[in-house]
Amino acid sequence: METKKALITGIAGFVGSHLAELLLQKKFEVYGTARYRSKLDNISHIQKDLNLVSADITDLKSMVDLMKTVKPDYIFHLAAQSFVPQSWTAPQDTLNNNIIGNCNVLEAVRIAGIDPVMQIAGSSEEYGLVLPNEVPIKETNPLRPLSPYGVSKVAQDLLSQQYFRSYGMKTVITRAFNHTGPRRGEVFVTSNFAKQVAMIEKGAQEPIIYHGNLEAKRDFTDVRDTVKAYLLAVQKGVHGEAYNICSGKNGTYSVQQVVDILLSLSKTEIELKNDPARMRPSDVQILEGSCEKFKKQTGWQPTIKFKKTMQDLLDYWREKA
Ligand code: A2R
Repeated sequence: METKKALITGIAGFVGSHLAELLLQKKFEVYGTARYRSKLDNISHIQKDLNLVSADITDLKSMVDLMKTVKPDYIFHLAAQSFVPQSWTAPQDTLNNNIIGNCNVLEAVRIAGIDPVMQIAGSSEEYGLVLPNEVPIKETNPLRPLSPYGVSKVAQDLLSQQYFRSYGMKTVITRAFNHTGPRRGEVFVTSNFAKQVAMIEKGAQEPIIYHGNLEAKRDFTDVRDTVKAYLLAVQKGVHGEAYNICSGKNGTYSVQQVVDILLSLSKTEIELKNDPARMRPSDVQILEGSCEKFKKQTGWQPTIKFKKTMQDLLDYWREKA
């Protein structure tokens, strides 16, 4: 069988590194973009098996050169400004990077005259304000984003659907709810707490965990299940469609529960303290998704239990902190 070429934009990011591992296991020829300053720690263990290309998604020439050189069968478009709070600090940068970056990827594919299947990384943040009677959230729910990041992901989502309708481009949009696991950036809540626990265990931090909103509920999936969904999306997803990727009711935990699980995995006595700096200007109270559409189409099921995810994340920080 001919080896398929897969291109991951943002391969050195949290999700990109896990997806690269999966695609190598599945015997794809794996290409990925990195910028000259990108930290490559997440992929250092597999770097020799990857084909890294220097490229910036905000630059059309860079994207056209990339597509003409690699000619991928599959594209996983992950590169983005991925941190919601940063989108309030620098909204223009987030909108430019995510929306224009996505446009450049689509245009570059068109200009290069190739016909890959493309997974576009949307987000549950597109739903934003969700009313109590709208849970679990289906793909048909109104999109009422509550952050510039959410708006940027709505634009990526709609643009990718439009390129399917206008040009027949094979886009599949994934709206992933929270996903976490080893290598999650420390600015994200699960990883931030896990790192704090690991630092406290080492005596490198006073035995206090600083937190923001503990009430918010999120639907968590292990990143290793999420990347399996992304592969199924390009193999079995319907082009031009958007799919929720989530665990639903069984995977929905409050931030308080996340902290409790982490504390139960440590023998050290730890106190909790509120830090107002960690509260967002507007926050989504509950994000619990329905993944029925994607499960029906592809047969995907999340397999890793949340406690195992948190254990692995904590062990990652115990090694690294
Ligand atoms: O910032 P860098 O150089 O380390 O690279 C990041 C890359 N990236 C870009 N690559 C090329 N041109 C750009 N203008 C550009 N902007 C960002 O995207 C990094 O390697 C990657 C993002 O990785 P993370 O921040 O770890 O995001 P994560 O969690 O892997 O999220 C993947 C996707 C994103 O579209 C999120 O918005 C979505 O899933 O949730």
